Amino acid sequence: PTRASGHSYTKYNNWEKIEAWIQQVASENPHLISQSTIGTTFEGRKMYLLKVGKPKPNKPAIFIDCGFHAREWISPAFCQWFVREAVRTYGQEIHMTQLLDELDFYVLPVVNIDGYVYTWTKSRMWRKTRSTRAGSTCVGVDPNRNFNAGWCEVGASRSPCSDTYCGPAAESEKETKALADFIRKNLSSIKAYLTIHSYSQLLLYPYSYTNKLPANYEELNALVKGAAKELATLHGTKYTYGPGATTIYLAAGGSDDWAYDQGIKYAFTFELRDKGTYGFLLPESQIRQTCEETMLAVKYIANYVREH
Ligand code: ING
Ligand code: ZN
Repeated sequence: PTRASGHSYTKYNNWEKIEAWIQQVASENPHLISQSTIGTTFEGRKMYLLKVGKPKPNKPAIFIDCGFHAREWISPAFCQWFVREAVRTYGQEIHMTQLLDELDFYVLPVVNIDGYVYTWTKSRMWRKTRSTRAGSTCVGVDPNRNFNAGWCEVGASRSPCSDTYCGPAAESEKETKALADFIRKNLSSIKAYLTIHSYSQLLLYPYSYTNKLPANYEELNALVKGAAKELATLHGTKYTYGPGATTIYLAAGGSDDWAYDQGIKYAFTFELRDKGTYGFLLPESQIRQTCEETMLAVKYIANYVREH
């Protein structure tokens, strides 16, 4: 098998290591994982997707993505942790076993791979994609302003040089287009959408592009309240929760709002640790605790979706 040489779940891994890890974890766990490619990035890298669950026809699914924003390194670390915990505890721990028996998890380990590579090689605080286009010298689009949900109406910039540039059109980026195409194609099975960012310790649900509340607002609020409580049981980490617009800021073009408006009634953005002490530069010494507590919240939400 392909060796994920030097890969570690308690360290930040570069794309080369993550790519090798994807091949390895999939080939070592064929009973639980199947691997596919949903597209390629602007710079030509393959966007891998792992489907994690006990193979069975017509299963409902939960979609989880990591690495929208390049500098949020704890996010891809969480996707790797999630997959490892799934294969490690399936058949050992009743809740994970039940989840994987009844649901599939689509895990997209890194959405913005080009940006992630750039943070490793050139500029640690890069956020956007790495696309270029005629007429501008500035590089990249904010992938979380590039979805067709009130696209570029608020909390986003029309300036290509801005860190929150919404792009020349919704889904202008190969990466967001590939993600949106996959979700559109699998809408009948996808019951929940979780997107993992950092930092601020927040659990957000729609909407972020408007102050209006989603139809199942009370259900979503009760659900994230439960998830935040569960998360805190491990290390006492406090999460704030609520609609994006009022909990963080008004911002259009986010993937959770788009997924929700596609009919996915459980759509959430996680903002992992910390609250600003280290920010995007969360030390590797906090990967384990962060991922362990986040697992509790994700499993809590997944279990709710399984029961509904
Ligand atoms: N925060 C998110 C951002 O893209 C967000 C917050 C969530 C905006 C959902 C819009 C929709 O700005 C980080 N840290 O990226
Ligand atoms: Zn982010």
